Amino acid sequence: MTVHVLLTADNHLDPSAVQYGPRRFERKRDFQHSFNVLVNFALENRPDLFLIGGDFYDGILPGNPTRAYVAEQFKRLHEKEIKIVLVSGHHDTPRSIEQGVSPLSVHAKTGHVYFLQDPRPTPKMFHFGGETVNVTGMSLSPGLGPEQDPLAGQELSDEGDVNIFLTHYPIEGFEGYFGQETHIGKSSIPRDYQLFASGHLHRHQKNIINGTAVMYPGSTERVSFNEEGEEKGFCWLELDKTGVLQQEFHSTPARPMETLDSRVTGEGGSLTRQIQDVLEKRRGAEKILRIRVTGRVSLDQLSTYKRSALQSYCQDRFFHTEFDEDGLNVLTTEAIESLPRTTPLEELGRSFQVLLSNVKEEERPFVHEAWKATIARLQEEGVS
Ligand SMILES: [Mn+2]
Repeated sequence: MTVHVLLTADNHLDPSAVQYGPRRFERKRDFQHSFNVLVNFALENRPDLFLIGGDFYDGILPGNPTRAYVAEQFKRLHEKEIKIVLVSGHHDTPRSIEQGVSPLSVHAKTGHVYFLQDPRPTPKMFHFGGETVNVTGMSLSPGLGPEQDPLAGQELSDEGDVNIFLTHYPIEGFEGYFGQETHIGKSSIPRDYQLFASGHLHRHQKNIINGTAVMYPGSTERVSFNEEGEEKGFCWLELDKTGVLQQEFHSTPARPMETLDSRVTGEGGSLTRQIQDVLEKRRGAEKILRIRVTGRVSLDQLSTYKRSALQSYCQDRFFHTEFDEDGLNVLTTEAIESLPRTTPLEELGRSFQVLLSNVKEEERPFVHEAWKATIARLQEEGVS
């Protein structure tokens, strides 16, 4: 008898997506769409366990449309006797009393899912056929310091025929863990577990530590440009008491993200034109594109750079474009002189002098009056 597991994490459902402007609803739908692929896969392939390793929601207060959608999907899976187990991560763990509870608690109340919300290891036993399966979950503890290993000194239950650990932390030795943050050390990975699964790192990766299979399924949609070259998806696993027998990685249809480096030159004519030519070669209506403009140009040449024109040029050619001009430098022949030192009241005086010289004789007393009143107000506020 073997146990089938669908393992996922970092689904980041309902991101704010504000940077996408009017297309934010479409972008939100991308995340939902990727999760939908998992649900359909599960309904078709009937795993015993559907494990979610944190950051299921992108925030502590997901919108009602997403919540309603998720509640419906969890219900469908529950009706097929698929056991869903979740822990919370950086994005869906409450950090204050005011935030109260994780949105995952709401789903747990329906009885459709098991949410292991304790930041200490908590075992949950399941029986599939003749096998006893222990899923020990440990939700993120936001208060731990960088030196604290959340598993140090913890007793772990290994009462199952198959023992699975589910959490949301960086683990030493994996790509994306840089130290200086709370993490699980290699020595804390239990030896007698068949699977140690975690969310947090968005790149899918796996390793064997202390004889145990350690796995990050990775995110199901691209959350940032750091993920532009990565394949997104989830893990489909078959386990028994000896360990992982079969493992497959199934992709989700994450929206492509791409960075385009465009080096402009002073000799190449209009900068806008130069960048347009490069953009044309990379066009793709589904793409999220980041354009990094670099080069050294004169002030005159810089005046041929029209970001708004480029933005409207990109509108139908890409899903969304971001411009980064940090690498675009202006060559100046002479240093720009700083303006003389002044004070708010001196500047105010200058403005009123100009105003006075432009008004008709009979209006002058009113301008003087306004000038005096403004000075009085400013002085009351401590301006000198
Ligand atoms: Mn995440």
